[in-house]
Amino acid sequence: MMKKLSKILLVMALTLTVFFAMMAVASAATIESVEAGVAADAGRTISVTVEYGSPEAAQQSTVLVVKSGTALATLQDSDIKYIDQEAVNDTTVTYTFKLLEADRQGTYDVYVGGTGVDAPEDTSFSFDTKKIIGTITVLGDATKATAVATDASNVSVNGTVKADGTYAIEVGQGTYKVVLGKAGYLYKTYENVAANAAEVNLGAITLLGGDLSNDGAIDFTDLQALLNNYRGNVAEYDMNDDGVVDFTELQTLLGNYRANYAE
Ligand SMILES: [Ca+2]
Ligand SMILES: [Ca+2]
Repeated sequence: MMKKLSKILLVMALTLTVFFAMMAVASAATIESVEAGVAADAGRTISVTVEYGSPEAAQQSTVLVVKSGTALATLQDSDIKYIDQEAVNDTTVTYTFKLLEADRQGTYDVYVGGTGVDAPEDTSFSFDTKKIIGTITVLGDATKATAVATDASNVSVNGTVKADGTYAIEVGQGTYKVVLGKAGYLYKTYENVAANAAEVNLGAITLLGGDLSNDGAIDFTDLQALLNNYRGNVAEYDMNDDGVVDFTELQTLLGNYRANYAE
């Protein structure tokens, strides 16, 4: 709680610095240019590069990132997607950061100002979202299934699965491991999925029910777990989501015993 409060106070202080700086003009460092771009990794790393005409170490440069169209005059704490400050001791100052997963879409405005910095400048950047899509078939509620894309640096993006089993994962351009799953089912993995088009379709897949232990195999451990909970109400084992672990699950598990997905 204290930690969160102090973070909020810090953000407020930095925000005030921005506005103060935008009004104050002393012996100033001039901003020659501001450029912002989004990298193609799953984390969608953002770089803001500011070129200064007359850098001075005593001067502080502040960068503020908000969703495009946000009015600065009525700025709220929650509007601030990123804020940071650096000493202007070189002609080039680069800020590198990532936005929260949920914010990695659309267009953002970038404002750069600072203490002793002449006229503030702004620019913007946009996420070029790609979609990994496909269809999952399961016995029960498909919306309980998961579709997750993970990049080489282990950053994961959760997709959404609709009631009809269609799923979509919005990612940046890059290469991903895609894992489809649902509690009680053997997860399906697609390695090296290249998201390099607006939509990449992985096609339809029927998930194999029976991996209750979620260890990538449908075997005796799972059978034992099912029998131990027969006629019980263990949500993770209830493949058809009807509130009971019974013959449907047993039949499915035995039908898929030692099964794997065809490559
Ligand atoms: Ca298992
Ligand atoms: Ca059931």
